[in-house]
Amino acid sequence: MIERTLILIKPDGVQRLLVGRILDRYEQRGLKIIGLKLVQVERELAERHYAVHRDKPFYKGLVDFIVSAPLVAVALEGLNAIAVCRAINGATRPHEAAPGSIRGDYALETGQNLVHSSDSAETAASELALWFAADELHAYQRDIDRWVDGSAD
Ligand code: DAT
Ligand code: MG
Repeated sequence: MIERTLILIKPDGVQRLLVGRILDRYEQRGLKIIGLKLVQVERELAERHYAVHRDKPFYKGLVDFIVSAPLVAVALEGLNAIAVCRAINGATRPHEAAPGSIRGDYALETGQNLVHSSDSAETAASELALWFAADELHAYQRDIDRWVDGSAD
């Protein structure tokens, strides 16, 4: 199924000059960038984004980190985009992330694990609505789409 999902390249990714290399992982897989922006996040947005973790001991540190410097928000579209992006990112704790995943190749520490991606269809829909206005998302065709979506003859 064609899905949409939200990626955040967190402040550590921007600070470590990894934005291009991280974006390339999703793009080279065949996923389509349908929204992209650099954001200095307000605390209220960070708290809404991570509301599910409100009662966790790491919540305050997580929100502090996300608002500490600009991040890159990315909306992606493609076949099974939600599961594919979770796999591209790798396990939450970088020492458990497979080599070849973003976290497995570039991260060491759970609090600085470089990327976020939505974990279900429901969270993808609510997170995309949280981070992007409707007119910031663009549906368009690429000439290569038929070579990645299974429809090439
Ligand atoms: P994911 O980002 O893989 O979906 P999550 O939703 O469980 O992981 O947690 C959100 C973020 O919170 C995660 O990317 C990093 C941070 N985090 C999670 N568990 C943590 C912990 N035990 N200590 C510090 N930070 C943690
Ligand atoms: Mg999560």
